Amino acid sequence: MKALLLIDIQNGFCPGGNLPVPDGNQVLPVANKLIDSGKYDLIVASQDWHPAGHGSFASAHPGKKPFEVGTLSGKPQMMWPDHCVQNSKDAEFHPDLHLGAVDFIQQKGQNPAVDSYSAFRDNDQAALTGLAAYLRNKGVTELDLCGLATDYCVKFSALDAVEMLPGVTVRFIEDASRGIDPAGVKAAIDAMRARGVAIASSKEVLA
Ligand code: VGL
Ligand code: ZN
Repeated sequence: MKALLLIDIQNGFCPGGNLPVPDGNQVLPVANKLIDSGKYDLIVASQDWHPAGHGSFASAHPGKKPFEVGTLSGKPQMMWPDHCVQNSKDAEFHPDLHLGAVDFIQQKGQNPAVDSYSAFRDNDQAALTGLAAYLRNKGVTELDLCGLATDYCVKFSALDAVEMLPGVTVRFIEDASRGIDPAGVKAAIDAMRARGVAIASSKEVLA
């Protein structure tokens, strides 16, 4: 049972969005090729889905500017620009994404007191989204993931997939992903590889 997990391919993380990932829109043709390949039995998309005033937003912390590190519920937290607010255009999937082929959408980041980079659980690892149980129930044995942003939501989702889905082969598809910071992307790939995530290209995956 092969599944594809598309991380946060939303307007907010593409050029013109509120938290644009450089060249984030370039994942679309590759992601769509994967979606349409017929290689997957199950396709899941995650969606960053914050209430207005979410605690990860710099605007919720007087004196803090975006991309400074602040504090949320007693822990260090990157202060982000307001992004992916529920029911806004910014939170919608990119209009080019072949959403009709997506079987399940996993929303995340609804709790204003904790951020959720991973599609599997909040950053404090207390609250599960339910995605691991969903994939387990479907009998998934191979999970490929890609999307935005490599150094945040893709990385943490991949690491959680390895930890929470024992026995499942996890692969990161590099050219179907983009990151916020080049050094962060390099560190993310090293961290994924070190924890047993295979690093693949769409060409290898589609061969
Ligand atoms: C993300 C920062 C804040 C992501 C989401 O999708 O990588 N990054 N919220
Ligand atoms: Zn977010």
